[in-house]
Amino acid sequence: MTNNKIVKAWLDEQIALTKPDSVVWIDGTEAQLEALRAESCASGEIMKLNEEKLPGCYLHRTAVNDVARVEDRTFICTSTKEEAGPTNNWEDPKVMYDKLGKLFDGSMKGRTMYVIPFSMGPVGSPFSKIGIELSDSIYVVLNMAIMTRIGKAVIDQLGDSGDFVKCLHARKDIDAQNRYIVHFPQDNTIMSVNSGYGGNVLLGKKCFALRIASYMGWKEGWLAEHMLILGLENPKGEVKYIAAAFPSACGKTNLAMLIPPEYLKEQGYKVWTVGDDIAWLRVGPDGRLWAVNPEAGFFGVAPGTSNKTNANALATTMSNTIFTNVALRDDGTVWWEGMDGDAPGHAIDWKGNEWTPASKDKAAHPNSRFTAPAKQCPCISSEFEAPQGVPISAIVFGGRRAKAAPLVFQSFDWQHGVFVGATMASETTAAAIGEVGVVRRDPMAMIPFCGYHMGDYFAHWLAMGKNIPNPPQIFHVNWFRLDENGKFMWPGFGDNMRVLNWILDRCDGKADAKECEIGYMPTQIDTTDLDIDPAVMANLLSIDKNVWKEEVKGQREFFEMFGDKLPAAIKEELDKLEAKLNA
Ligand code: OXD
Ligand code: MN
Repeated sequence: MTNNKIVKAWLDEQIALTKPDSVVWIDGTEAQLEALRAESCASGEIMKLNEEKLPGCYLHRTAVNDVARVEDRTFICTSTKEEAGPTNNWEDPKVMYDKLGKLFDGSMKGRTMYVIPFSMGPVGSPFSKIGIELSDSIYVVLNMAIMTRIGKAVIDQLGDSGDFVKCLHARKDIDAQNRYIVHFPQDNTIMSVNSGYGGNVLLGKKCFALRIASYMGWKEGWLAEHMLILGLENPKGEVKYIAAAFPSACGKTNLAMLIPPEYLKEQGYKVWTVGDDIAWLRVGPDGRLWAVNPEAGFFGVAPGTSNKTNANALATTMSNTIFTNVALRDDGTVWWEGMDGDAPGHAIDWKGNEWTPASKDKAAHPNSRFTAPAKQCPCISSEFEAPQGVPISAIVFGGRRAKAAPLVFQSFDWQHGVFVGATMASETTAAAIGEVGVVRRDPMAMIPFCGYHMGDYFAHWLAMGKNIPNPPQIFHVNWFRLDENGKFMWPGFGDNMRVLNWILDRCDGKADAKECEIGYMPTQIDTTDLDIDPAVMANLLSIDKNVWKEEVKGQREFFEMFGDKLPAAIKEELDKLEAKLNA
């Protein structure tokens, strides 16, 4: 499919290493994908679902020991340990190549190697980057076809260039002890072995679009971030864009596809989804920050997705979707905990076992997923494919905080905003394993995804600010504040739109705010039609100084690991905050 000498030489090397029986180039045509679906069904790798109710949909079950990303087996192999920093696992590249060479040797014997050229970002966009994934899994091919732009158009776009990310994946024995997800940012190379789970094997997503791309962005002057992108349309038809970063389990997909409260809908407010997980941000010719979603699909968590929580996500998955580790109903449709209506009287659970509501195990794995084409989303933005992306008015950081963070505040300026991002944190919930209420610091929600030293990453964010003549305003939100009885004070979901409206009004200089120690807080949030006590609102828009003094201690402790690499500006912001709280 190509005469590119660099691609061919690399491919020959990988074939010699993995020794597949055959090699198939993925051209991206529907005919080829349909043949692969049929082959995958015949082998039992995927199962066709009810064609009438879920046209073009399939179910896949992973091995039971292979259901999530594996951070302890994920490596950033830069030439020195220092470059990878204290938040990443590191190994010497030579040692790691050697180890992986042994694991990959003959790993595709008796199997087919699929060659998948893919583009992160619209093909040919100045934002976009190309990768080629070699994988022995049809499941990977079919998912990559949804999550990225694949095929002949991509390899044609690459031409004779060697500027592509080399991605190699082999399922091998799904041996958890020898599972490796390894990144060589200085070689534009990713190698993944002994897993078949999406986050570990769809190498365009976390591996490329965040870990490798964050490193590229550092070297090239842009940002690859773990952020959703949404457009908010006002009744005048003007659309402003927000990019927002949250750690997992904070409702990112729900926010990206938010349905406004009735009274705002009636006025003509709308939300448009550009992306639900990853944003690539560059300074545009007009001096603003522009964002592209490098992905073409959503790899969303299924449990908890319902018409109430996220009708748009649910609608997106009604056709051409691959479900992984959800439960199978008797009528050939799917089910998961938290779906609308009653649980089915009988189903097959994610492990393939009989299940009834009396079963003690969950029917769907808590991390079960849907892989769905973004363009099927009812609220997909008209700018989703725009090669230049969308201009960002506001960056929002958020976390799940029981007490510390108010509903929303605005940072004083870019430097302070970077500090706010760098001190992001979430508290573990009862739903997660381990202790409840343990604070986990997760700067910019990038701890698992930053492909280099986080101290350098903070410095890069600070430097970016100096290069954006017209930077977005930076905010922090917390939908999860609890009252003294442990109940959520804020309704969340669609009502979060009220907060987004304040944020965008602030960007326009239209909303009032009061200055406090941690930033600017609203004097008022629109609560039309909302049954919420004014005292509760006042509480949501206030801070407890004693809680914040403790918070500052936690932040200082966390920053210690970055040593000399912690930028002076971040330390300065922490000192300023502490002084204000003690004043
Ligand atoms: C994801 C994650 O799957 O952040 O998007 O873990
Ligand atoms: Mn994510």
